[in-house]
Formats: sequence, structure tokens, C-alpha cells
Amino acid sequence: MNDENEQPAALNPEELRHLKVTEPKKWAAGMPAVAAALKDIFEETGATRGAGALFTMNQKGGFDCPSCAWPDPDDDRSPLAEYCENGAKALAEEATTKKLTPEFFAQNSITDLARLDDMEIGKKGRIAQPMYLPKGGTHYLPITWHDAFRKIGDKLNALASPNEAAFYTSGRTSNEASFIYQLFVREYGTNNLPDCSNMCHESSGVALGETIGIGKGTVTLNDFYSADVIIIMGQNPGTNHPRMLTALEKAKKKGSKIIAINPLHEAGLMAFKNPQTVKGVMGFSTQLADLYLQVQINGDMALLKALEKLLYDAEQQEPGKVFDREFIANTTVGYDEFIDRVKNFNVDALCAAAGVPVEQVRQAAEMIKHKSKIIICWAMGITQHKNGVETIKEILNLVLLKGSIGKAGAGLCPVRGHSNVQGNRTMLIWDKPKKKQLDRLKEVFGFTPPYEPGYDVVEAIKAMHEGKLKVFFAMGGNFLSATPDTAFTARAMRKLEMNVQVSTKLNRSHLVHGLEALILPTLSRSDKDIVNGEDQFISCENSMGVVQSSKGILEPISKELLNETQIICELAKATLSNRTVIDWDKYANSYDAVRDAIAQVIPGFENYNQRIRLPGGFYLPNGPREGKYESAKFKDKAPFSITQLTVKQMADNEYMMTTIRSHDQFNTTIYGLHDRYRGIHNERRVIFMNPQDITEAGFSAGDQVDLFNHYDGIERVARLFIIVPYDIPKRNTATYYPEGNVLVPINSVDDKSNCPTSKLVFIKIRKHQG
Ligand SMILES: Nc1nc2c(c(=O)[nH]1)N[C@H]1C(S)=C(S)[C@@H](COP(=O)(O)OP(=O)(O)OC[C@H]3O[C@@H](n4cnc5c(=O)[nH]c(N)nc54)[C@H](O)[C@@H]3O)O[C@H]1N2
Ligand SMILES: Nc1nc2c(c(=O)[nH]1)N[C@H]1C(S)=C(S)[C@@H](COP(=O)(O)OP(=O)(O)OC[C@H]3O[C@@H](n4cnc5c(=O)[nH]c(N)nc54)[C@H](O)[C@@H]3O)O[C@H]1N2
Ligand SMILES: [Mo]
Repeated sequence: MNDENEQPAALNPEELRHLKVTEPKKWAAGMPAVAAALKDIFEETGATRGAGALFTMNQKGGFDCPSCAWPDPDDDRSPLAEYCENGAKALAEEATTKKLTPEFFAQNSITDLARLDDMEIGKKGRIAQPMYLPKGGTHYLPITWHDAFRKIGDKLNALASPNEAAFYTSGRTSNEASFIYQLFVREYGTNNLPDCSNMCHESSGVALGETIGIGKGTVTLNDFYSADVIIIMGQNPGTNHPRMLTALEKAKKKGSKIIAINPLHEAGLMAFKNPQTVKGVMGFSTQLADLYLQVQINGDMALLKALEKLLYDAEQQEPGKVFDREFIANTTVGYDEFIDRVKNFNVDALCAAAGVPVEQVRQAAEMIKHKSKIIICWAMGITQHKNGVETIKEILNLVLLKGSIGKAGAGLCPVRGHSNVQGNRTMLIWDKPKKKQLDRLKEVFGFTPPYEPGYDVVEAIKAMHEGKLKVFFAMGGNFLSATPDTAFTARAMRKLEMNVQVSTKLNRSHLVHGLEALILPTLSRSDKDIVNGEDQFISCENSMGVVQSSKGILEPISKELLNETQIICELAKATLSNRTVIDWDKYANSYDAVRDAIAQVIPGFENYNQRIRLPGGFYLPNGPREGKYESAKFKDKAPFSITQLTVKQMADNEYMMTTIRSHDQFNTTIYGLHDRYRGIHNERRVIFMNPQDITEAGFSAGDQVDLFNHYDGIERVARLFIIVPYDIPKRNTATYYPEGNVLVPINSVDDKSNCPTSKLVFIKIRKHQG
């Protein structure tokens, strides 16, 4: 696939499938969800292997679901189904008994494989032995582990500087493997540790880190059950965090109200039929959102500001009854300057900019006016914007006005994606580590880590382009398809001298490669991890800061698989040899030894080995949750932030486009071609458009179109999409990720977090040119 064809084949499809469109659903889950889940498991794994594994998933002492980072209940886990349809699909995907043998790679050249679409590639099976693509090679060849480590080690040692290599992490890697990984990378000599967070909740990390001193949420699951109001912004839990619906249902039963803020009417925000209850199975549903604000794409900042002004007006009417004066006086800074601006806000103009009728925003203000037990949840609809960090600071402003933080039933809830993405960062997988974290590594291990910041994802892609990065090592993930500007990134990756990927399954990033490439196969979360004859467990941190053990139960599909920690330890030995001060064998042989090291380096992990063995694990310390703010800059108070509202004027034929996940995918892993809740079947190359926009532009439903834009003087084109009329605000459109990624320019990023703006690019639409 390193030929003259600039675009990865799948970006240039010649034909489409037979799309079928049905009415979007108004509720999520229930029996069809469980049935769909079991069907997938049975097809991929054979009944006993899959079903047995399902019942162990998310049970205490079992393994942590490899799908999302939503927490398990501290107590009260349903023995029947502490999993969801999409967790079951994730399990089926990795528990498959199909495997990719050397014969498979001998029969299929890279060019052949690259012609397949993402779903077909993923369905081929698990990678079963290390594979190597030599310079000029057309097929991956088997290689021994020993030779693989030798090649990578020699290459890393031949670089002019360690900064010519980068080490990516996707969010499934355990705490133990993450810690060992960053330890190797820093002893080798670089902070080039880009990770999937850079494209995900980086904006949350930056916004909260700069303000309340910790880049994490402040609520626990139990807070949901005493909240008066739960606001859910830019998140589609019915698809991406289905077990959150169980928590929302319970919250509603206890009297919470829910406000949803989303350009699309997502089924999972409207109502829920709980498959864990008899009523749910019989088809009774619980209404979820009490108020649905169909905001325009990126209208959230304007909406928050309008709400603040309405609350300010109400506070003038009833002094002390709307704002939490005591909290503001004792715990915050910057109120006067902030409120001076709020006074002058124009509600009508702000609501117009948000695209929400003033009346509805008034209703929202009424709902929260006299409440302070408020939780605000958000995900990618908020973070992946040019002003993602700013919007999250505005969320904090609202929370501070209401004193809705550091008390039961209230707080901030950035809902994480990958099952251990939060843990990766806690384990120092970070391109911009703090000095005191590096100092601690130095103290404990006795080597001097590099102190200059490394590349994040976008910086890494640019550095590849400029020839500054020569080796790219990925611990999981699918870098090419997950990153923005696919064609640009593909060109960048082809300039590499070597890329190495530790993977469970084949994906497009193995097929768009540098001069040499290696695939190193590894165990997945559900696989048994036996080291020295002993069954081992790893640990993960969920979205609410609970660290829990996870022990796989499935027989690995091949004897050749190593766990991620072993892979890194062997690579460290092959690379650093007698330069190292670390006993890598000790860590390769025992996760307990790794956990002891973590306990010494990372605050909050004291007695890790004992506490991780408690049923349900343990909570990490979280200052703001207890009303403690650790930011020195604001004298241990929580600051109000002054943010800007900018509204871009669009040309007449321009549209905003957001990229979303279907119900049948996990990021770049495509389980199937349906998006059941949105009524899309058998095709992913669709563009959701407002019906009136379709007519006004002279198009019709079902038309085949090309999407394009100009940015930095370059035309980017996403070919061959089908128009689907949908209930979405005017001039807003949506396509699926990763098909829409070609249109996200590499320089279109959040101003502060550098997160790609996957939730807003401007596009134009023309009839498809065949
Ligand atoms: N089954 C499954 N589970 C997953 C994943 C998966 O792919 N599949 N991915 C995991 C990962 S890594 C992550 S990060 C999470 C992602 O979880 P989500 O953030 O829920 O995922 P997205 O599909 O990106 O959807 C974002 C939502 O934001 C809305 N939205 C788009 N633009 C805007 C906007 O400007 N404002 C507002 N208010 N809303 C907007 C969209 O309509 C959509 O409902 O899920 C995790 N869980
Ligand atoms: N346009 C657009 N782009 C986006 C987004 C968006 O909303 N819109 N979302 C962004 C977000 S939130 C994220 S998190 C990124 C996701 O980016 P990534 O994390 O890079 O992508 P995934 O698709 O989750 O990675 C899947 C691959 O991981 C490997 N894998 C699975 N399990 C394991 C394991 O246990 N160990 C190892 N070593 N490998 C494993 C498999 O080979 C699989 O093919 O994408 C981002 N890109
Ligand atoms: Mo994510």
C-alpha cells in the first residue's frame, strides 16, 4: 500500500451498499439490545466461550469490560447483566476464535488487505504471532519475538536522538503496562508519549487542571442517586455508555430531573427500557430527559451564558436563593469580574447563537434555579471543538455559581471513553508531564528522565511529515483511522522508517506503514494472563477514579501472545541493555512488583497491592470532591473563568459538520453496518441533513454527494456519501467517525488542548462526481 495511491483505498470507495432508512427510535436498550448482544457473541465465539465470559464481565473478581469507562456500581451489581449490548459486542470482537496465521498473511498482500473496508479488516480475526514487513516487502512475514525485539531495539539505538521516536497509547492498556511503558520510554530518553486522550478528553483535562487543580471529574456513581438535576451535554450514552442509562433510571426514580443538550434527539437520552428489570424486559420504558435542548453544533457556550444570565436575573429577584453566596465567597475567586460581564449578556442574542428557543432556556433555568444538587455530564460533543477548553470552563462557572461541587449529589462528570484511558494518564502516559512527577521517577529509579515536553498526537503527525519522527510505536489503537486529516496522516506515516504496533486485531494502521513495520500480538482484557504458571490480574481506573482489578478468563487463541508488560520489558532490555538501571525481568515476571513501584511513585496508590485485592477496589483521592482545591495559582480556591463567545459566519453554501459514533462500532472497530437507534441500516457513508436544507440546496433524500472544504489552502474531499434527512438543526450535518475524518484539517484544533475539532468542521456539499 506504499504505492502512488495517496489515499488509503477505503477513502475512495467506488460504490455504496444498499442503505435502508427507518424511523429513528425514541428509546434505548431493552430486549432487542440483549438479543443483539448475545447474537454477536454466539456468532463470533461459539456459545460457551462467549456466554461464560459475559457473566464474568464487570463482576467483582471478574474482568473489566474492554468497552467504555463507565463505573460499576460499588455494591448492588446485577448478577444477570452488568454489561450492555455494546460491551458484549466488544467482548465478541476480542473473544473471537478466528486467528490470522502466517498463511493468511502469505496469501493476502498488504495491497489486497487495504482494499477491504474497516469492518472486513477487523473481522479477519486475532493476530496470533509477531509479523514483520521488511523494506520493500509486499506481505507481512512471521518473525520470532527475539528477532522482533532485536530489530526494534537496534533501530531505536540508531536514531540521532530519542526524540526521533514516539510511543502512542490507546486507552485499553492496564495501569501496570502503562506504568512500565512510560518508564521505558523515559529511560530511553523522550516524553514523546502521545495518547488517545489527546483526541478525546484532553480539553477536559486542561480546563479542569487549570482551574480546580485536577483534570478529572468530581462525582461518584452514588452522587447520581441524590442529584436533583442531571445535565447531559454532548454525550450519547445509549450507544457509548449504555450502563449509564441504568444509573439515570435509578436517579429518575429517586426524583432527579434530566436536561439533555444535543443537536440530535438521541434515543438513549429520551427513554430507557432496562433489560435488567422485569418491567424493562416486558417493554415498559422510563422517560429520561425532562427537557431536551436541541442546540446547534458548538452552540453550548452561548447556551451556558444565556443560562447564567437568566439565573443572574432570578438572583436579583430573590437574593441568595439562586446563587450559593456562601460557597462563592468562601471557595471561589474572580466572581466580581465574572458577574460584571454576565450582567450585560443579551439572552435573546445568546439563545439565537445557541439555536435554542428562549422559552426552552428559561425552562432549563427554572429547573435549576432553586436546586444545587446538580451534576453536569459531558463527552465528545463538548471536548472536540476549537473552544472545548473554554466551554468546559463555562460549565465550571455555572457549577460554581450554584455551589454544585464538593457535595453529595453534585459535581462535574466528564464521561471518559476507553476503559482505562483515565488510568493511563494517572500512570504518567503524558506528553507534558509535570516536573514533580518526573522528579519522583528520578528519585525512585535513579535515572534522569527528559524534562522537555514531548509530542501530542497532532504534533507527532506533523513531526512525521517533517521527517523529525522516524520510529512510531503504538501500544494498541488505530492511529491512522482515529486521527484527523486521514490523507495527510497517511502521507506522514509513510515517511516513517519503522512503525511497530502492539495489537490484538488487524486494522488500517498496519496497512499504511513506513519503510519497515512490525505487528506484535498481545493478550486482550478477557484473555487469561498466566505468568510463571500463575493466573495474574491487572488493574484499571474508571471514569470516577475507582481502581479495580481485572482478571481475564478466556484461553488465549495462541501460545505466542505476550502480555503488554512483558513486551515492553523485553523491548527495554533489547534497547537499553547495560545502560539501564531497572530490573526489567522482575517487572516482566510480576505485576505485584510493578504495583509496588507504582505505589512508590504515584500519589494515592499507597498499599496498592493490598487495596487492589479488596472487592470492588478503591477510590483515588480527589480534592475537589472533598471541597479542596489544589491549584496554587488561585490560592486553593476554584476560579471563575472569563471566556469568549465567537460565532463564525458561514457562507451561503456552507454547513457545520460533526462526526459521531454509530451504535455498531467501537471507535475505529466497526462491528456492523447498522445504527439501529438512528434508523440507519447497512451503510455508514451517510450525511445527516436538515430536510429544509436538503430542499433549499436542490438535493433530495438519497442523493449521492461529495463533501469538501478548503482550509490552509488545501481542498479536502470525502467522496460518495448518501443524503439522509434527519431531525438536526438547520445548517448542521453529521457523518460517522472515521469516515468523516478526511475532512478534519490537521490544523483545526482546540486553542488550548490541541484536541482535533472532530465535532465541528465546515464543509460544502456537491453532487457526487463518479
Ligand atoms: N459502543 C461504543 N462505546 C464507546 C465508544 C464507541 O465507539 N462505541 N467510544 C468510547 C470513547 S473512546 C469515547 S471518547 C466515548 C464517546 O462517547 P460520546 O461522546 O457519547 O460519543 P460521540 O458519538 O462522539 O457523540 C457525541 C454526542 O455529541 C453530540 N454532539 C455533536 N456535536 C455536538 C455539539 O457541538 N454540542 C453538543 N452539545 N453535542 C454535540 C452528538 O450528537 C452525540 O450525541 O465513548 C466510549 N464508548
Ligand atoms: N472524527 C473523529 N475522530 C475521532 C473521534 C471522533 O469522535 N471523531 N474520537 C477520538 C477519540 S475520543 C478517541 S479515544 C480516538 C480512539 O483512537 P484509538 O484508541 O487509537 O482507536 P481504537 O479504534 O479504539 O483502537 C482499536 C485497535 O486497538 C487494538 N486493541 C484493542 N484492544 C487492545 C488491547 O487490549 N491491547 C492492545 N495493545 N491493542 C488493543 C486493536 O488492534 C484495534 O484495532 O479516536 C479519536 N478520533
Ligand atoms: Mo475517546
